[in-house]
Amino acid sequence: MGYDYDSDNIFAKILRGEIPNDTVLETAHSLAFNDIGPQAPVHVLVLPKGAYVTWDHFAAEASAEEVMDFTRAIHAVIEKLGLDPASGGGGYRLIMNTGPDGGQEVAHLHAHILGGKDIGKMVS
Ligand code: D5M
Repeated sequence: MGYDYDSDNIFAKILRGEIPNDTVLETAHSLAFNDIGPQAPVHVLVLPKGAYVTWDHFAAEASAEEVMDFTRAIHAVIEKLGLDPASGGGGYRLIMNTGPDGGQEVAHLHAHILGGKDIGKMVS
C-alpha cells in the first residue's frame, strides 16, 4: 500500500510538456487547464506540479509552500473565471476524486472546478 506514483500518467506527461493542454493559469507549483471532456460550461482541472497521487498523499507529504501555492492557484482560477459568489459570481463545485470508489481515473492529484450554470446537488 502507500502512495505509489506512476510517472507515466497523462498529467505527468502534460506537466513534462509531452502532451499539450489548454492552460488557464500556471504558478510556481501548480498548473490549471480546461478539462478535455467538460461536464459543465466551466470545467477546469488544477494540479500540483509535484508527484502526488491523491489529496491524502499531498496533504501528508507536500511542503507548506506547495500546499499554499495549490490552495491559492485554485482560488485564482475561481476569481479569474468570475465564479466566486463574494465577487458576484454564481458559485462552483470543487471536487477531488480519490481512488477507485471515488472515481479517480488519472493517478496525479487534481481538483475539478465545475461551474458556469446551476449544476445541482450532486455530480454522477
Ligand atoms: O478525472 C480525470 C479528468 O481528466 C477527466 O475529467 C478527463 C480529464 N482529462 C483526461 N485527459 C485529459 C487531457 N489530456 N487534457 C485535459 N483533461 C484531460 P478523474 O478525477 O481522474 O476521474
